[in-house]
Amino acid sequence: GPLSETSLPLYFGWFLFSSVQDKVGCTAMDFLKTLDTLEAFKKHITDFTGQAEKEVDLEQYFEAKGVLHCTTKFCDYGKADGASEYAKNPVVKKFYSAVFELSLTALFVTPRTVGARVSLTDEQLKLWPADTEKESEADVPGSASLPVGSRAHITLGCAKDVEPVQTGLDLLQILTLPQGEVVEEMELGSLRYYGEGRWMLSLREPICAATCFSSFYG
Ligand code: ACK
Repeated sequence: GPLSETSLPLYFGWFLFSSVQDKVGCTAMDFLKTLDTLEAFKKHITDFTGQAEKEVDLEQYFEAKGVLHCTTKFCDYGKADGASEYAKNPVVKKFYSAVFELSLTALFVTPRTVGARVSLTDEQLKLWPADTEKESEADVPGSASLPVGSRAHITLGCAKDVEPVQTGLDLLQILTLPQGEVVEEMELGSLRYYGEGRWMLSLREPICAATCFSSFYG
């Protein structure tokens, strides 16, 4: 019946405390503001605009997508594979509403999304579905060989008509590529280019983000 269909959330995840959301949001904006002024970025501007000589304001290019979080399991109200098994997992029940400190180790930008890479601890990996990266293989070839937890991210913004599910796929894609040379040492860290408009900034000092493990019904 309709009740049982709504008993599972849209997704489980770690939700950033509001003060931390502001901090992460500001850091991301600072990064975007600087990135689109770099000569190295302008050299590859056609990745974003489709035409040379055109400028792009990355702060305007991406739009925010709701509450900042790191999805652990997308349940789609029970329609996603493994949703009820995940919700019943004793570890999920035990840690529901517990506080976690996530470590944000990189920021990445593509013509589709901007996000933060999350490096999970062994304890946090207990809440991460072990088959996530294998199941991403169909969308991003090579994902299955990446370490478990590689997809962990926070969506910071999406280009027009792009859904947030794309952010994790963009991160996986970058991680399957050979690590490029550092094209710029920025204040926040080392910037690398991965072709086709893909950029990743490894943070000199990871951002420590206080979160609560919970779920979102929408
Ligand atoms: O930014 P995200 O991780 O990407 O957070 C949102 C959240 O669920 C609500 O839409 C993520 N999401 C959506 N569809 C999927 C999917 N098929 N697999 C994994 N995550 C998904 C989205």
